[in-house]
Amino acid sequence: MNTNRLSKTMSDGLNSQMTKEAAAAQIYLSYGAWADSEGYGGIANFLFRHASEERNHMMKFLEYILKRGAKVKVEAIPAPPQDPTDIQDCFEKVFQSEIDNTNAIYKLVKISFDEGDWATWHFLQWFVKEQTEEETLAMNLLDKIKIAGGKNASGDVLYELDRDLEKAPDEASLAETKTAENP
Ligand code: OFO
Repeated sequence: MNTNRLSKTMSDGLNSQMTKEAAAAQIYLSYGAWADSEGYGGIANFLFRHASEERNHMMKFLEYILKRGAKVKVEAIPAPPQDPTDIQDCFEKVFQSEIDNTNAIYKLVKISFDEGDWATWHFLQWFVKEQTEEETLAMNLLDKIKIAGGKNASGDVLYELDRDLEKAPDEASLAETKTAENP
């Protein structure tokens, strides 16, 4: 009896998303190493924490594919892009890579919707929310850098940003999660 509960299109898509999450981890890892070598230990720490988050996402996909009785295909992870040129460029690239990942998740949501695969549709909603959070986080950081002078931000301001990011929460709080009791 066939116990695979995913269509071929769906399992191919989920498998390639699993690799995309691993690629996102590599991007954060390489930008973190770059930031550290430029002297921004706090920003590096923030980026390294995100690298582990992305690996957790990869595992979530792997576990889900297995849970639905389909085959996991572990594939090669593409190399991360070149190092950023400065801190603003670093967070612009982080933001762009989150947008790319969001678009890939949306494609999967569309496939699950078209197939009426509500289990997968439901599974993917966690990622839809996660991507919104990550985009918000990157957007907020870019705003901060812009206010601080963008590419011309002074060393003092970057020093402070570096210190803040060392211990900044990894999650952005979203307006939709606010309640009257917990604004
Ligand atoms: Fe996997 O959360 Fe961003 O990319």
